[in-house]
Amino acid sequence: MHPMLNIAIRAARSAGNLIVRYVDRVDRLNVTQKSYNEFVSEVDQQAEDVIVEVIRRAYPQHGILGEEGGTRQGDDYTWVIDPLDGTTNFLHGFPQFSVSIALKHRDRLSQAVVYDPLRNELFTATQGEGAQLNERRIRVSRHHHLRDALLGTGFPYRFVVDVDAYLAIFRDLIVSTAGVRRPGSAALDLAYVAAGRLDGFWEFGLKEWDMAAGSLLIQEAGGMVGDPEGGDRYLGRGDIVAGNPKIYEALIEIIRPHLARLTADRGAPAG
Ligand code: 2AM
Ligand code: CA
Repeated sequence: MHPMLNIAIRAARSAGNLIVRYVDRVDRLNVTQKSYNEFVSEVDQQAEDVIVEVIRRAYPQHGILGEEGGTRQGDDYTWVIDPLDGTTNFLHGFPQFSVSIALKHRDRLSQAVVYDPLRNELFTATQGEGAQLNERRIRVSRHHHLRDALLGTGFPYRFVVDVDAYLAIFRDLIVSTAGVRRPGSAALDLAYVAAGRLDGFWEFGLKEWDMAAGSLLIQEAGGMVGDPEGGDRYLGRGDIVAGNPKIYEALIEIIRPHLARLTADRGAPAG
């Protein structure tokens, strides 16, 4: 195993263990609101601290981009960290959340870990070497038609202007697929696409740390990841479409007619 993946796994497991220790005590946590509809707890912060500590001990020269503010410049390597993806679920005791850690070398994703501490499921990938779940090789699904596809998605939560475009796409997809799920941890949803549990996924308005690890998992499992235009700018834009190759193409086709509306001004926060 690549030594940098090893460090990512150690960091993700440490954070996962910490998160699990708090699941029965969520009512007693200190929760603050970062911005409209965005909550963060002391667990998110502590989990990020644990991850950063493990990484810095091994690679003090690397850069860090963490959801909870642990950003620091470094050399050509940057760790992209979501210490607790699915915070809203976690705070409600809804058992679906994950730890997501990716490593970028310049602009290229090189290592990925998504860890579900409740099920003890560890999804890993190294660029060019495939993707695994608990050390077993995973592949994207073979469902080729939308009518057989189970999709994952996330609802828009930040920008009111996204909601109508999103709902138009949602409408088209619920009538043409086997089902749509909204689990609430984008990183874990992407890992499920890599493992073939979901055939595709789409969400708009995400952050780099929600997508980085999951997107490498999918690519290494034989799937496709892109922005809604079918380009590769999803990490910067925050809008992501993913799936096995056939379902990815089908999703892009469905979303295309709605693009103009989707890219309308996003200046206005919801609420
Ligand atoms: P987070 O829990 O790390 O914030 C689900 O739609 C995705 O959006 C999750 O990956 C979640 O990551 C992110 N997200 C951020 N803020 C959210 C919010 N207020 N409600 C739902 N999801 C949110
Ligand atoms: Ca997140």
